[in-house]
Amino acid sequence: MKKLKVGIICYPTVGGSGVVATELGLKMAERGHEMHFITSSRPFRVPDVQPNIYFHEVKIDGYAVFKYPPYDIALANRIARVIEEEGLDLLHVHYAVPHAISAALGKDMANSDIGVITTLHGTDVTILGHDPALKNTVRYGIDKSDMTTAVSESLRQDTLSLIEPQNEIKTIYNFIDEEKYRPVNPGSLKTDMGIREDEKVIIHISNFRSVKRIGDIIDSFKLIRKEVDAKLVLVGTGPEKLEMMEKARKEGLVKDIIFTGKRDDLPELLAISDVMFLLSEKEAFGLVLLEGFACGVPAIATNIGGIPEVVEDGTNGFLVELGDVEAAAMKAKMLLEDPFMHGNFRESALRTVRDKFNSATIVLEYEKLYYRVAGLK
Ligand code: GMT
Repeated sequence: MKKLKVGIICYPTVGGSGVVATELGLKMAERGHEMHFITSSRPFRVPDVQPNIYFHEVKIDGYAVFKYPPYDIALANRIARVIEEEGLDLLHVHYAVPHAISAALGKDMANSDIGVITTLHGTDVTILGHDPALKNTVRYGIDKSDMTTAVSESLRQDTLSLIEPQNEIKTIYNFIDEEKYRPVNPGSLKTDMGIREDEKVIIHISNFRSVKRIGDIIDSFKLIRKEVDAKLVLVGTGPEKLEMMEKARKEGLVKDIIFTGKRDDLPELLAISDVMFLLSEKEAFGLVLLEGFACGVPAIATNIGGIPEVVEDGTNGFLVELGDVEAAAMKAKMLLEDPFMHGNFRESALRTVRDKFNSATIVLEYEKLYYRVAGLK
């Protein structure tokens, strides 16, 4: 079968949608396809030199006439040029706004009939879809695409009811790089971080946006801490970080909550962790849960969005209702105090990644779609 030339449009900085776009691009490149990233900067997980991976930077000059430099138009221009210069077979756009719209415009500028796939990641529907102006924009992006995918069944349903597109939407689950995320030896990391060997570790990894409800995690940890010797490790950075540091201080938990900032050694951090917390109010999938599972860390997570498609209550973790910090603490204590139960949950977490979210299977699903949209099957 002919190898494909694919244009990938995504947010290149930290964030689940960029991670999925990049990992998929890398896997497709390994399968011999030419992957052309068209982004504002090199996606953070794309190595400088890698066979079959190309990077086309979108540049925009800040002319005085613009209050807001029109990135969407600059992106469309770059897409049009790459379609023409590289002879692309299709475009794969991650996150509807503005990428799906820029793709439609770029394709039109190039006077091309190239196929477009848009992958919805969550907030492009669950937050932007509530804004009447953006709702129409998201619908336009979906209906201009030849195929739209959603990262969970929950997001597919939300899109159908909120956006009411004409086109069909197909669910394709996210996956992680199993070679990177696996049980590893963390060396002396636990003691290096000032955590005693006999202390339990609860981990949360995110971009510290309000949607992640880190305040709930701290409140729940406070309840756990009364009965269990444990530390809470908060990894990442973002708009709520300072507020959360202040909350930790007010709650008298400064010594028990470790703010690590952004880290690259996630498998090692997960290797020292006993439980992951994700108590978000919106989450289309919760990629970080899979990263934790792949390292053998069960989760306590909210019963919202796509999370129940990843966390099977009482098997690889526990589901709690949004804001129920008492239930989260109670379930976490059960896991932390019962090594037998913890062992079973750990095995089941590893199995979830191997069976339900196997990268090889999911990449093949995308590849099938690529051939279909490129008109080759
Ligand atoms: O919410 C984030 O952490 C970032 C956001 C993004 O756009 O990158 O994540 C969304 O896409 C991820 C990858 O598909 C999903 O795992 C997240 O659940 C989703 N976030 C939300 O729905 C809030």
